[in-house]
Amino acid sequence: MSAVQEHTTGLHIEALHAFWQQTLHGASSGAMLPWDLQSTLLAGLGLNNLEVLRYLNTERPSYEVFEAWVVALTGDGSAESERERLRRALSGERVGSPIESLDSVEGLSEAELAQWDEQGYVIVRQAVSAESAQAAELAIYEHLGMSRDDPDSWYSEALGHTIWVPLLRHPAIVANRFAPRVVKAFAQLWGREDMWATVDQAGLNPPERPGWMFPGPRLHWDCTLARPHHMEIQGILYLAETEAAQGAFCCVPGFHKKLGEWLDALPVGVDARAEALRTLQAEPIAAGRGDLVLWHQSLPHGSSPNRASRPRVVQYMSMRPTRWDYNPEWR
Ligand SMILES: O=C(O)CCC(=O)C(=O)O
Repeated sequence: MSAVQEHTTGLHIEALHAFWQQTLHGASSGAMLPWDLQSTLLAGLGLNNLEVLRYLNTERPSYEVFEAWVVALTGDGSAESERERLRRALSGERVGSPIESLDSVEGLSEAELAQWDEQGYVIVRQAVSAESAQAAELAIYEHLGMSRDDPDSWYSEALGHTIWVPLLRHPAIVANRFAPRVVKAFAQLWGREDMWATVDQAGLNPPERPGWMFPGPRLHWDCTLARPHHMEIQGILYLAETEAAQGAFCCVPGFHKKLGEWLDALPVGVDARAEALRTLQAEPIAAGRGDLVLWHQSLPHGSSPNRASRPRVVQYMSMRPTRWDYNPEWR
């Protein structure tokens, strides 16, 4: 039995051992797992990238302890079928969607697909039902020890001075990630069905008031600006009605088609990210409870100050195929 096989007797996922090894022992420990497979591995196991890295770097566990941690965190009844799909995908097999057939699910219309192409973003209307959105919304308030109808509770220390809420695995949050219209929209935009849901945070952006001003994120990119630029999809699910002035998600529509030209026109030495923040005009995207805004990663985007009377409550989400084109150079 090889060293790797010895270490995969629990979950039987060789890539997990490779990931553990490269994280704790670096490139010298053997072949590095490419970024896309690493991301598929963690998504397929239902893990958030940062939580795993934080755990590994803090605890520096043996592989057996690491595997036990993964199982304890993610091992509900449905985990094994998804793990089996993951094993097949990692071995190079073309796998299908994470949910039953997408054929009967209503997808994005021709007009919505055209909007995605031209503007680089699209709103998937009622991607989840109003009830499912509300269940996740209430779970976020509960997690933070806040009451939806008590404004003074919205500034509790549990939130801190941030709009991010690290609630990753509440059943209502997980169910939204796999809602049929969510999966269908991602599959349509990627043009394939082997989708993997990233495990992202939730968010609560309360109205500004003295002592609590909007902390960002303002306009930025999460991707490299190095060429070639590739498509990746980011998403935010509104869990309650969100007006434009209510801390709505903002982006610069159509910029995915202009990024290269815009970068070429920048004077030498100018920091593209700072220049975007200084000069580009972003548009707030208002939408309803259960609506999902998807955007191309080349759009500069950010959140915005909440000048309305109720918090903006959201769930971030994305789906990617098993393998995709990406640029490993960060710029
Ligand atoms: O919360 C928002 O509206 C923006 C989210 C964002 O900037 C991001 O996901 O990178």
